[in-house]
Amino acid sequence: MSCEALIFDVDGTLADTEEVHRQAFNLAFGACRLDWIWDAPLYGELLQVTGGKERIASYIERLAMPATQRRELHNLIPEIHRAKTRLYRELIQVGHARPRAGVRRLMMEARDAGIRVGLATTTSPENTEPLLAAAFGWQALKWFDAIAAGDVVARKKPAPDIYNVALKSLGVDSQDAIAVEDSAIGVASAKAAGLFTVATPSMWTLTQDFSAADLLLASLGDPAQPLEPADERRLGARFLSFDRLAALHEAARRGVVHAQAE
Ligand code: XBP
Ligand code: MG
Repeated sequence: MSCEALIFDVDGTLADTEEVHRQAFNLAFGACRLDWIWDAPLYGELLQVTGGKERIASYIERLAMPATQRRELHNLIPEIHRAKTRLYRELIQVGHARPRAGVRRLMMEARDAGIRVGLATTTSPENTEPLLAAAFGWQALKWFDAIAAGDVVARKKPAPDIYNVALKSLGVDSQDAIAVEDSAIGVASAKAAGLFTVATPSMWTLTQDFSAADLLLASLGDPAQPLEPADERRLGARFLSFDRLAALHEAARRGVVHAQAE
């Protein structure tokens, strides 16, 4: 088996957190006395920009206003984003994010197989830890051999940088690692870093183009939450086990099979 590491994205992959981020943004705008509201359709558009600070900046560019006012608002971004992060953590700690099907099981199967497990995320470590604790319990913080998050890289996804940081920290070559992502931007980042990539779209990314992914499934599935019939037929299993994933990775490495074509 050539797989040595399994690297998960966070938002939308470990849990459906983008709705919580959206609510935290709106609460932060109120706290900063800004009359902005990001409704779901607008937030879906804004998700084309990764990074909360970058997303606020892209929103400000949309607003019609004098350059001086626009500059003032850009200068407010760090304060707005700090408030948003504080509010996001509070929402997460009161249980606003449930883990997605199969994530805990696949992590445990990989760890039991002696595989290193890591995270590569655009969001900050301050957001990642409470999410792990809320979704999987405090012991989950010990599950990861590497957590690459937030501003440790200047270029956010779709740049490969955050995956390169995770790979370096895990001490693994990209071709010996597998990524799990929920967005086309995330898939592009993992592929640009050279990883075999599984895509499990979230409610915010369903309509995105996942043709670059090596394997596309609606979710990872679980014994109690099996895959959708089409995915089950294509995969030949009721959920994606680590052994099956490692075998697909191995086959792809040997150029035998393109997993998505199965
Ligand atoms: C998704 C993102 C993040 C969050 C907001 O991260 O783009 O920016 O939407 O988090 P991931 P911050 O790579 O885990 O999918 O406000 O902390 O940036
Ligand atoms: Mg994501």
